[in-house]
Amino acid sequence: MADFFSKWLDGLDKTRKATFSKIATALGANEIDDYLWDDLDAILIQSDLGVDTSQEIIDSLKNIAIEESLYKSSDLIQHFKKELLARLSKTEDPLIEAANIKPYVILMVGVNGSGKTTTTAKLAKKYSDAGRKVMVAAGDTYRAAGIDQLQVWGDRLNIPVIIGKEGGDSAAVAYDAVQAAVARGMDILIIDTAGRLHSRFNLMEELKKVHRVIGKALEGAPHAVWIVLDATTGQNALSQAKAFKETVKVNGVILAKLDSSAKGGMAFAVNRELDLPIIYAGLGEKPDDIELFNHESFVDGIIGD
Ligand SMILES: Nc1nc2c(ncn2[C@@H]2O[C@H](COP(=O)(O)OP(=O)(O)OP(=O)(O)O)[C@@H](O)[C@H]2O)c(=O)[nH]1
Ligand SMILES: [Mg+2]
Repeated sequence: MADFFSKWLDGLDKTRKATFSKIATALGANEIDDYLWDDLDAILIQSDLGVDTSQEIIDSLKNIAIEESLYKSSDLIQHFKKELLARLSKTEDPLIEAANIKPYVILMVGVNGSGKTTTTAKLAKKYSDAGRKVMVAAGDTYRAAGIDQLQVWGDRLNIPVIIGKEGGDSAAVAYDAVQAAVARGMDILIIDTAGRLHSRFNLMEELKKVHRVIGKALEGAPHAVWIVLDATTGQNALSQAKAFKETVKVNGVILAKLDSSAKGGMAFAVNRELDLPIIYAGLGEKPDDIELFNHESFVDGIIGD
C-alpha cells in the first residue's frame, strides 16, 4: 500500500511543488486575516483550478472561519482538503460495469499526442492482469508508426492487436475488431484512434463514423468513450474535450501525463466544466503507470502530508 501512495505522491510532485504546497505553507502558521485570503486567492488561481472554483473555495473557507470562530490558519487545512475533495467526482471502476457486458468496447479519442496509444496499452495490461481477455485495435491508420507502436506494445504484453492498412479506413478496422472480439470471446476490446484536432470538421466527422460503425457491428457499443487529455496543457484541454464530447458522446476523461505536469489542478475544472468523471490518471510512461482516479489519493498527492 505504501507503494500505491508513493505513486500518487511522486506522480503529482510537480503540481504539488508548483502551487499546492504553497497553500499548505500559507495555511501553516499564520493568523486568519485579509492578507491570508489574498494570498490564498492568488495561489488558487495559479493552480489551474479555474476562477470560479477558486472563488467558491475561498468563500466557503471564510464562512467556516466565521462560523467556527477560527483564528489560526492551520485550522483551515482540513477544511481546505474537504473543499477540494467535494469538487472531484468519485470514480467507479469500469471493470464493474464491464463484468456484465461482453465484449465491453472502449473507444479512445483525443487530440494529437495526448497519450491515447500509451494509455490503450496500459489499460490493456491492467485488464489483462485482472484476468480479462483483452484485445486492442489500431484505429490510427494515418501513420505506420502509430500502428507499429500498438503492435510493439501488444507483442510485449502478449495481447492480440487488430491492425488495418496504413492509409486505410479506420472505421473498417474498428468494425473488424468488434467482429473479431465477438468471435474470439474477448471480454474487453479497446479501440485506439488517430489524434485529431477538435476544430477540424472532416476529422471529427470521420470519428463520428467510427463511432457509428462500432454500433452497427455490436448494438450498444461502444460502451465507453474516453477522451485522453494531456495534463500538461492545463485548462486549454477543456475546449478540446467539449468538442469531442458533443461529437462522439464522450463519457469519461483520462488525465495522462500528470507526472510531467504542474497543472494537475485542471482536474477540478474538468469535473466542473465538462460534467464528466475522471476515470484514470496517467502517472508515468511505463505500462503500470496508470491508476483508477482516486479523489482522496489525488488530493493527498497534490497537498502532501
Ligand atoms: N510522463 C508521461 N508520459 C506519457 C504518459 N502517457 C503518455 N505519455 C507520453 O506521451 C507521448 C505521446 O503518447 P502517445 O500515446 O503516443 O500519444 P497519442 O495520443 O497516441 O499520439 P497520436 O497518436 O500521435 O495522436 C509518448 O512519449 C508517451 O510516452 C504519462 O502518463 N506520463
Ligand atoms: Mg497514438
